[in-house]
Amino acid sequence: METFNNLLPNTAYNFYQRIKETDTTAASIASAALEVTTLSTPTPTITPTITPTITPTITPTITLTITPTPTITPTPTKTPTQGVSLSGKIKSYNPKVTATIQLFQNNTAVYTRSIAAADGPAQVEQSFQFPSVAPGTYTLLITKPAHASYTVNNIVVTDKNIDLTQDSRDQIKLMMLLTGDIDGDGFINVSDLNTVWSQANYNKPAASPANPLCDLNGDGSINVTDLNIVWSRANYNKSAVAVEYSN
Ligand SMILES: [Ca+2]
Ligand SMILES: [Ca+2]
Repeated sequence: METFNNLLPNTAYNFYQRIKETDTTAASIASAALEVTTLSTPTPTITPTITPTITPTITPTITLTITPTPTITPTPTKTPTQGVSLSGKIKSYNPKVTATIQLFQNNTAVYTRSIAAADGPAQVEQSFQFPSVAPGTYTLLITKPAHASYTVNNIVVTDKNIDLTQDSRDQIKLMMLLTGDIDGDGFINVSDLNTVWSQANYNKPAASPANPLCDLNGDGSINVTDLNIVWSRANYNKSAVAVEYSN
């Protein structure tokens, strides 16, 4: 048996058979041709390379949760108890001495104002004002050294400003303080007159050791002018003034 190698695939070959020559016989003639075709080259089964389906990485959508700004309910502004203005005018001697004006309720001073001392002698008119007085009934009290006190009772404050200078009554329109109550007992009398007239004070400068309150007009001297203020019909034998307002 003979094997043929390295044949081409799918190719026809002719095979001839001869008997081999020997020492005694010559080689035979060739046989008829035998045609043999080699097998075709098998088509290799191609395993396809599978492109893998790439699942894309999805960037997640970021949902922003917006916390709404809370609506701030404003705290209602507390309406303050609006007071009203109460104003007036006084007339007194010696602006170098401070006058005190107070509004009382049940014997308690609720509001206090003062008229600051100012230069100048003699008698002056000075205004005062309480800018915000709560509703209620008040007693107005004016005090000043060497003057009798001045009281206005039953001033009823509501929601309207009160300007005492617009009052029809003279004793409220301009509150004139009686002058000469040097000892402050509520009366202007012989006791006060004698204090001015005394040797310790009369015709002396209005400074220690004299009693400066005897200088009623504030001109710096204690003399006949001050004596006459006490002695005048307007002041002598008068006492602390109290008037009714009763609006
Ligand atoms: Ca007196
Ligand atoms: Ca004087």
